[in-house]
Amino acid sequence: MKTNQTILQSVKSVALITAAFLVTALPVTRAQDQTITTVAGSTDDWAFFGDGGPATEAGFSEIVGVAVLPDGGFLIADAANNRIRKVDANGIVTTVAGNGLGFRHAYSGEGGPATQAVVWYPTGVAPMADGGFLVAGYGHQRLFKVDPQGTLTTVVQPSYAWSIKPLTGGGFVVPSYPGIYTLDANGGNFTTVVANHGADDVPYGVAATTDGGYLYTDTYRHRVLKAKTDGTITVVAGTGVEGFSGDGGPATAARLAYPWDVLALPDGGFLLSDYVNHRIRKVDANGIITTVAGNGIARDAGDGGSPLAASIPWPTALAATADGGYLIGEWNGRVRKVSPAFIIVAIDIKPGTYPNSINLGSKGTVPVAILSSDAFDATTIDPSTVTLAGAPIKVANNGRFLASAQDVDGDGRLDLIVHVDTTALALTGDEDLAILEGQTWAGQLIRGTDSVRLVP
Ligand SMILES: [Ca+2]
Ligand SMILES: [Ca+2]
Repeated sequence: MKTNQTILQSVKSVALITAAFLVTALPVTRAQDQTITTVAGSTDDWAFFGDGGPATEAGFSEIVGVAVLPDGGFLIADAANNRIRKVDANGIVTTVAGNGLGFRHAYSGEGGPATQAVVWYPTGVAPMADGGFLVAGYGHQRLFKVDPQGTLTTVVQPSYAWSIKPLTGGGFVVPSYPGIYTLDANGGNFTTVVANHGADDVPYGVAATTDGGYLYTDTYRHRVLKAKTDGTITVVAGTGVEGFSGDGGPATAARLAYPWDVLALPDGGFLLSDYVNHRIRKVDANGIITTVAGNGIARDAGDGGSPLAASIPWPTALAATADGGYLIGEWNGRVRKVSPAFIIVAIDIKPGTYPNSINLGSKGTVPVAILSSDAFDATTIDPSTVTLAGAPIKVANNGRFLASAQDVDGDGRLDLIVHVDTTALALTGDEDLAILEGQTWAGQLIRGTDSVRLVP
């Protein structure tokens, strides 16, 4: 765990970056700032029930694939139920492919409604831009496409494809045997990108990296491999011996136990689901491994708290969420979500001016702009929750908070300007930074910092 000193230092660095470039809504990924919740599944006993109701009250059976939808919902490869389930943005679950039949049933349903087709043991799922989705049907060795109208067709019959992951910029990557393949954005053009991945079995997890390579799990040899663009394959995590060790050191010297999936991170590192260790581990851009979720105990516990203190039994699939967090599929039938406790927003104390001089004795107000970005709409903030260095927003004589929506930085997005009561600022004179905190109407915590200069 970082000390308060280093956490403050990180916050400062973020503030400096945002001040310099006006980059907004940087996701926070430090594990101690995160919380874990259950977003699907209600029982450890494999089951099928709950369609039409809340996903958190539904039953699932061997969740081995998850994929995030653009509207905040997600898809689940509910493998042993022989179905793809969808959880919408309101948390309601339905079946969108598979009639429940699988083992010992021949494939049928081509060209008809996906919910009436036999989709034996689907292990991977990925949304398409048109509202449809792709499915890795492991049982029948088929990749399916389900169009926005719900019609299922086979796009290719590879040899045992387990997962389908989206590629940045469109298209999909599919680990199969003997290599790794891509599909275009329409699910066509099945193309070899790694001729021979060298893993002991079909990789369960795959992720494209920003340098053009592919990370994938060699689950039964307890390793994560990387195929580089020059054709070489290297080990990037795991000694090859099953176990749990190595946190804080090089990932290649660490023991893993059946690593299942990998998720590339924007900072050049990656997450891996360490299946039999009941943990999510992170390998940073320098190759150092740490545990970021899971206490090693194989039962569901710890929702609402830090993911490090939570129990995450048999973690399988990983998928990034738009808020900088991620989903974890669990073999025993739940989906957990790790969320940043707060999102970082860019603020500008005394908009457009610098330094941000404040006279604590002025008995006035200080204007602060909370800036909107592609990822964050500042006008969704509840003004009653906002504080700057502990000081609330001034309330006018008519009882309304002094807050208004204006495009302060001229980027075409409305920002929120708030006026903070100067007399309530908890600044003693030693600070060179003020922290703004608040919540959106939907309850998302926000935090931003800007420099201050106290003047007499
Ligand atoms: Ca300023
Ligand atoms: Ca703006």
